[in-house]
Amino acid sequence: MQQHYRPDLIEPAVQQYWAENKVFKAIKDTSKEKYYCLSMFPYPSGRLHMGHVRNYTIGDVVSRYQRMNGKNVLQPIGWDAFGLPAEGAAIKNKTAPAKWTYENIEYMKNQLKMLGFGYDWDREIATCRPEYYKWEQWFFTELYKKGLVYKKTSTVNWCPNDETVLANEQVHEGCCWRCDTPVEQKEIPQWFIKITDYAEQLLGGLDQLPQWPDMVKTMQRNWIGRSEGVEITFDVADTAEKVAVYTTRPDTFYGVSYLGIAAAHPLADLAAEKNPELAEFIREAKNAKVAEADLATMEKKGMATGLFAIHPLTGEKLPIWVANFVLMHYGTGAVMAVPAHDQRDFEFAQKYSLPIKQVIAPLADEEIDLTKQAFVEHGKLVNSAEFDDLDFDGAFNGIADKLEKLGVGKRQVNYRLRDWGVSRQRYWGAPIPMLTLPNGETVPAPIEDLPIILPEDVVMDGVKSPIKADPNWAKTTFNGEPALKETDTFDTFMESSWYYARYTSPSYAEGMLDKDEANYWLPVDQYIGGIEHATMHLLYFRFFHKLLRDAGFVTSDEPARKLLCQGMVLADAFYYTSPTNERIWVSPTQVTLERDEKGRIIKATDPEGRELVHTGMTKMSKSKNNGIDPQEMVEKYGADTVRLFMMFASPAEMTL
Ligand code: OVK
Repeated sequence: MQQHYRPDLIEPAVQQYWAENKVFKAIKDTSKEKYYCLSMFPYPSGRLHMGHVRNYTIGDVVSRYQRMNGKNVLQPIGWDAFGLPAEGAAIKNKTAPAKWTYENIEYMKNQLKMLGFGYDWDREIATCRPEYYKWEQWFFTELYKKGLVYKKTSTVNWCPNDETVLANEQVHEGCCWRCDTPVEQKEIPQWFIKITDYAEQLLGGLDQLPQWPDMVKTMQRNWIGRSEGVEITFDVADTAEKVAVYTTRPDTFYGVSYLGIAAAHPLADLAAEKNPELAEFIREAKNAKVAEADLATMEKKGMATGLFAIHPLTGEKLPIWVANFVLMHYGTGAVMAVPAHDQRDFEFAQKYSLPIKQVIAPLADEEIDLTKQAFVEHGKLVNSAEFDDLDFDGAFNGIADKLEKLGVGKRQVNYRLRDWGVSRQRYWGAPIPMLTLPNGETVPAPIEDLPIILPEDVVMDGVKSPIKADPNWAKTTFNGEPALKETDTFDTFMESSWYYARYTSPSYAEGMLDKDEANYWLPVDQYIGGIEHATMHLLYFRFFHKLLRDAGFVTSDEPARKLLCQGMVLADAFYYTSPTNERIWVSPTQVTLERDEKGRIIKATDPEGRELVHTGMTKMSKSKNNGIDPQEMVEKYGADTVRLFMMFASPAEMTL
């Protein structure tokens, strides 16, 4: 018998046995209760991170528990293989994104094996393989035929350095989330999927998910942002123009003192024709990217257009202002401003000395001061003609009825959710399967032409996508006529929206999914992943499941019964200040610590004896040099020890 515990001898032998005997292979067996346990699949970024180890250990513990309970467990793994990082790395290392990706997959696959996770490796998927994206392309053409896909020219966030479109949440303080370059606005044609057609179902479905964290459900509700309100049309004085606004507060309608319009609103251009100062203001405002999240806090700026709107109930002339807090792609691109009862309108009105008219009084004896801030609560109407004394509901209905009767208003349910723009101008993604004919018409690529293969043997110069740079790549034929292939590729969230379903029949060649397999294994019983995916991925994942259901592939309404979002893995971070006043971060593995009797760090020194500043526990990151390499830990202590530590040191949902 060994005197010492020798994981380096035990673990590889056991792992080899598992691999040879396919111990974790999952086979459909209707006589057994199934259990589908899924951890979010990784980007093949190069090496596993402790965050991955935690995510996948939690999944493996759940899988083992269910297996021990006699369930027929499916625990698959694969690779979310497309995306921008591969292009960046390819340029840096002068290699092709495909080569870099496949090498990373090989390396990380060995790391996962070394950690001893019980995956069914026969179901491994890499989303960059044509056998996978063929079906995604096919499904997109089906959605197009159903009217759920359309092309639209729209303003996008454009990163001039990465040459790509960014989602609003990828813009941080006006700069690109990856490279920090200031983001510009640009108009380009893009493909969209009508997720808004499913807004109501995506919202209602959350009530069928008792085993999802409330936090995720709240984030999704806010993201979808359902509101009930009234769309109201104002005439523009002395012109034939009209302006439409949407409001959830028709009860405040007598308090409107100006209208705010977006810089990109057609009326703004009209007003700017004879006003160069306004034209300049509009030009600047159009280029300043505003993320929705910053609207409340940013400095309010505006300029009067010289145009006036007529209040449909009082006949009053209301000045129309171009305002930087009104965005063209949200709602109608115009707002009715009620400074007494909306804080944003209030700040703007104070800055530009616009009238502040109280029309809502507090219900209780509450003191309010409308020279200091807006009163935004619901209350009782004042200064509102025949609607005085009504409460919120009475006033909402009374005023909405009156506006509808006059033909200037219409009750409307609105969503904050926008359609999903899936076009990316990058190379390393699945080509969008649409063709343009000589007459300019766009048609879906026929199934015989699928997959439209992305060439893998390319040279990246970092400027243009190789399939855009090659004048021949796009050339094809359609019904014997010349046609051009789309050179944009899909958002990688397309691939991660249906991988969970493809795992049920990963090599099925006759279609997107084998329905028998899909409906045996689905829905996922336990999904595990990071909270960073609370809105986009987890919403697209739910959306795709409903699309698959409506295409007849699956019978359930939701893709995953239970969701667990694991907490972040943190580590101590230490630095010293260099003579040039830079912070030099020292890896915790290099630091010698002195602790007090309670275990608190009282002194930290680096190998040169330099005293270090301890900044506490923060997320493991390259910038703070506080990452702990899982592979080193496994080599030193063994996989079981690392995994045990991951599970015991903190509850799964908490930081560790
Ligand atoms: N492929 C997507 C993904 O997130 C998932 C798709 C389903 C959309 C967890 C770190 C880290 C910290 C600092 C520097 C570098 C890395 C994630 C996911 C799962 C896969 C932890 C990963 N900290 N990385 N792929 N992690 N924590 O490879 O939350 O990024 O659930 O692992 O992560 S991923």
